[in-house]
Amino acid sequence: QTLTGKERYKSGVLKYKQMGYWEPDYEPKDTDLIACFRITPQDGVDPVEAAAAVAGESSTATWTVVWTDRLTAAEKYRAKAYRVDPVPNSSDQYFAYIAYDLDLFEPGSIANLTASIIGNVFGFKPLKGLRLEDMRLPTAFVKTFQGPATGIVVERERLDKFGRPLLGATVKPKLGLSGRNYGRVVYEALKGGLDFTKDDENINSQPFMDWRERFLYCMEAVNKAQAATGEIKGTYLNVTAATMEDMYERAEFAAELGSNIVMIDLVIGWTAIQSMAKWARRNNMILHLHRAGHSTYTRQKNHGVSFRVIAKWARLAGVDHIHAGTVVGKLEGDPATTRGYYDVCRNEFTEKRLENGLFFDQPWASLNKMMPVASGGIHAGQMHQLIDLLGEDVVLQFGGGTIGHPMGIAAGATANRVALECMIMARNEGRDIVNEGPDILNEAAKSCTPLKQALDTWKDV
Ligand code: CAP
Ligand code: MG
Repeated sequence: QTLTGKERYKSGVLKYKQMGYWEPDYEPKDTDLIACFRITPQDGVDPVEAAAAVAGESSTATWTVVWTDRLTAAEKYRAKAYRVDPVPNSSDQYFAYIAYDLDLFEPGSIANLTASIIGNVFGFKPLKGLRLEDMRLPTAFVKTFQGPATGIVVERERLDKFGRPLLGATVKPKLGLSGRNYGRVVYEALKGGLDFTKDDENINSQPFMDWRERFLYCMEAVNKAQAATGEIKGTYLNVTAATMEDMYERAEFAAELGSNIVMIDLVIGWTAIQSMAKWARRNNMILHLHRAGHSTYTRQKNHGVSFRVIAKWARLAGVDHIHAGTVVGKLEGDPATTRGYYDVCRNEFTEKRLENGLFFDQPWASLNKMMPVASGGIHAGQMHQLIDLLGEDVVLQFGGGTIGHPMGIAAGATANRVALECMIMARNEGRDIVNEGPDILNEAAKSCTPLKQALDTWKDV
């Protein structure tokens, strides 16, 4: 159904197709960035015209032809919508593929990349919804970024921990503990067998606990736990703050105290993330990214940005750890899509499957890998599922699943460590941990009361 000129104007669809933003014969170059958007055009809007509009508005165009186009290499700079496919099993959604010339983007800047790709288009009238499903970032672009400050290999070397997932816990309750009590939780959890503890996403410097207080008590706890266990330990000190100056000050203090890791929240924004990654590399620090806020734009399947894309940007930006979902815990996520996120971290490309959000293979050139972090409502009784689904290069983080243990925090930590080690041993012996997992745990629990108590406590969860 075609619209009259006035209707086109009112709906926001103008003549992007005619302006050259639709090129069905275009063959993307190796150096092009390619984006796949899920578009839901308004009723009566031609999907190809809508795709051209997205290409136009996310690159060079405005709503009408402008004279100054003639003063640029417009054909090169125009993004090209080159393919529009109906989404399987949907009556009104389409996958639109758009190629962008490399020269449209400043090297090494996520802020610049995102200002184009997700800049204006998401509020565009001719679309009911728009979702950025995936991007293919060409090697030439990838190489303009620092990438993870430390990477999985060096992180394991620094921690001297190999052949098994790392174990962590987020201190709970999220807010309200004094520095002294907070430090106690950290000590108990690390001494009990965890590798890391973690600040929660929303703990910064509130009236009940100044950030310095927290850092001091936490590092005292780390040092004591290292001395007690002979293992290297860490605690993610959240340096998220109102300004870059404050974040640097907090990170410098963490470094001075000998911390091996600092943490930031996704809500600080891409430029702040890149700045902290640069700082982390200069200071030999592991950088942990909590994806606080992501679900506001990643969860809806018809509008927003897929977490797969966020994970790619985070890897370019240079974080070492990224929260990537658990499948089995309290937060939403299906196995195939979540695996797709883990692939972005660790270069383990599974087969491209559109229904799982895997549209492109992604070269990572020589950028370090990111350590994915599984967190959110998990406990020792799920260890076999977690290892089967998420593999070995992952941090498994049990907040409530450590601190909620009936016999205390150290017992909770021990339960998780024993569950992890018995499962890795069973897997290395070639046992089928998916089917035998519960038996393997019950067997180990016979000689580990904390594990027995953890399994009993959370058997129905
Ligand atoms: C988990 C957690 C984490 C979320 C983050 C929380 O606590 O500390 O922030 O898991 O989610 O505040 O809920 P529990 P994601 O271990 O006690 O559930 O990793 O998906 O970004
Ligand atoms: Mg949290």
